[in-house]
Amino acid sequence: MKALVLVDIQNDFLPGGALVVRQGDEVVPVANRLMRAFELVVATKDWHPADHLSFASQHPGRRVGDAIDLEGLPQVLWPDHCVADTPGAELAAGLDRTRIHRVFEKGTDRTVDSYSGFFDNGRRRATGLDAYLRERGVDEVFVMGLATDYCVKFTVLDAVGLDLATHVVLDGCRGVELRPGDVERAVEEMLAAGASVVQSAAAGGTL
Ligand code: VGL
Ligand code: ZN
Repeated sequence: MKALVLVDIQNDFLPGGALVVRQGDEVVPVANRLMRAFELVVATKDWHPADHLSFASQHPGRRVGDAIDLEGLPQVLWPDHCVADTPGAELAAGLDRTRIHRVFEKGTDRTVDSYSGFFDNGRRRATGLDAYLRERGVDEVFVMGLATDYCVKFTVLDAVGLDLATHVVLDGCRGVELRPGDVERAVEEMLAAGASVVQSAAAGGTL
């Protein structure tokens, strides 16, 4: 059983949002097209409290992009984004939500970030995505969304670690690229871990 996993296709990551991923809006039509080819579609949402400790605003003297230690884990500081129950945290308006069976929220704990849609960065808590997929007999996932070099990458690495056959739908992803080359390195890491890279046309066509 296959599932499509849509990662963080939320207003704050689109042009005009708080943490813009360049050309992030271009993944919306890709998602809408691909959803029609899948029997099961799930989505994740970055869903932070207003005082989340990944926000530079919570660390006086620090700036966006700084790297700090957060309760023993390396943490990049971000602008305030995807604050729960704000418009920026909503799924992109153009996304066809009628085809999404379930949405999983992550990053809800103030003290730990959660790039992966499966577990927080400290692997303290599961979002429920793993159990949900297993209950439905899913053994293969196609992952796309935002951002290639953060939440897509870590979702893919966890999916591989959970023994799911994992494909990254590359034309359905866009990256932050804090440093030039981050997206390319993320793709290499996902491939090295055992994921495959596909284009949406092929991903939809093989089903
Ligand atoms: C993300 C940075 C901070 C993402 C979320 O969805 O890739 N990136 N929070
Ligand atoms: Zn976040």
